Amino acid sequence: MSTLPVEDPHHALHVMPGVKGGHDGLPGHLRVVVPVAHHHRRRAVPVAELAEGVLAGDRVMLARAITLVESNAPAHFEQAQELLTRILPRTGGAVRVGITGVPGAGKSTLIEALGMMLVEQGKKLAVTAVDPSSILTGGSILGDKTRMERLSAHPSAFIRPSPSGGALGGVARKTRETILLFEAAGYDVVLVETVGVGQSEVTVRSMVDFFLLVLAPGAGDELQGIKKGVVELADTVLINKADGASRNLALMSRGDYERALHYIQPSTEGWMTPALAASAATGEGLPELWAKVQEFLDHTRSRGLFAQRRQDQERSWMRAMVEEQLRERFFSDPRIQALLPELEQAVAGGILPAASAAARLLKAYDGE
Ligand SMILES: Nc1nc2c(ncn2[C@@H]2O[C@H](COP(=O)(O)OP(=O)(O)O)[C@@H](O)[C@H]2O)c(=O)[nH]1
Ligand SMILES: [Mg+2]
Repeated sequence: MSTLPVEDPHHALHVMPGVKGGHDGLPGHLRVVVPVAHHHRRRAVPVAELAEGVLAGDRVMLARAITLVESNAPAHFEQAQELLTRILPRTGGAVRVGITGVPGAGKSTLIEALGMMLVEQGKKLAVTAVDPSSILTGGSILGDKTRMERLSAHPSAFIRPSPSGGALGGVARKTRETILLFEAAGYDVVLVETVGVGQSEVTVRSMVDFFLLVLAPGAGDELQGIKKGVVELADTVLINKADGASRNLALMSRGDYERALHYIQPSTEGWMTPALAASAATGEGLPELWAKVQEFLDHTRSRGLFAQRRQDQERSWMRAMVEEQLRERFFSDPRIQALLPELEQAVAGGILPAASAAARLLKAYDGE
């Protein structure tokens, strides 16, 4: 019996190995039973029921389903995949939006304001994050729910903090699968927040339809600490804080970016990446921002780019997972570990060509 590493031990998942799912029609799977806290009593929930709960939009079931896909326990992998296989036909329905920008740019404030605007229009909104700092520290940028007070209390909004622990690849898998669960639960818009200072924005770009870069007014993106190349990933650049004393500066920055964006390769074919100014604090410019998202969706859907991008994302995600696992198996193989130090030394010392060393390692791995 294994237990999920979750905050609340009463919500932990338990797996009973060797018990076949009776009515699921999927062969060879373990049966997952999820204890649900009910007036201090817990009820076991089979994975089929978990899937039904997610599809019915049950928030408790959705939270448990996400906990299952976030589990690092090998025993949970098959259960999570069975769950995802069941809900997959009902996924894909949301607009997936990535939001990046350095800390302090106003991403969380923007998500609160834009999110409230959308739920008041009757939309169901889900929010999560890919947080490179939580990978290192176990912390979370969405721990700051103080900036999303109204949104997190709204019945049409569901906020899930960034999965923590493990490498970026693992966090990316969990986030992608969480997006699928959001969609199966009927959320129309999914926002994925990340920090624009490293590799995580490339990761988030690869799982969303539309990618927004949020900047503070004034300093250019590189002075703000935005990594080179991140502007090129964006489908829209938003200069935030266009209010009060910084309003004019924001409008000037917007103009500067609009001109600069003419000279870079657009992130999406045929889409001239625009620069907008807005205020997450006052809400000014947010209807225009959302109108831009709609315009982008019309552009990409009418040209088949929307579906194409999603298919490409799925394919490259599959390949990336294979590559990651092959690499892991290769370098943890005892034959490789035995050979590697001496070959590395020979290569570094200029005694052996790198390609020859690589060929010897691969031969050893193949058992030749
Ligand atoms: N004046 C003004 N301040 C803002 C705006 N948006 C965010 N802020 C402030 O900027 C700081 C950082 O905001 P936050 O949303 O936490 O940024 P994040 O780190 O990108 O998520 C906070 O003090 C916010 O109150 C805005 O539109 N106008
Ligand atoms: Mg934030």
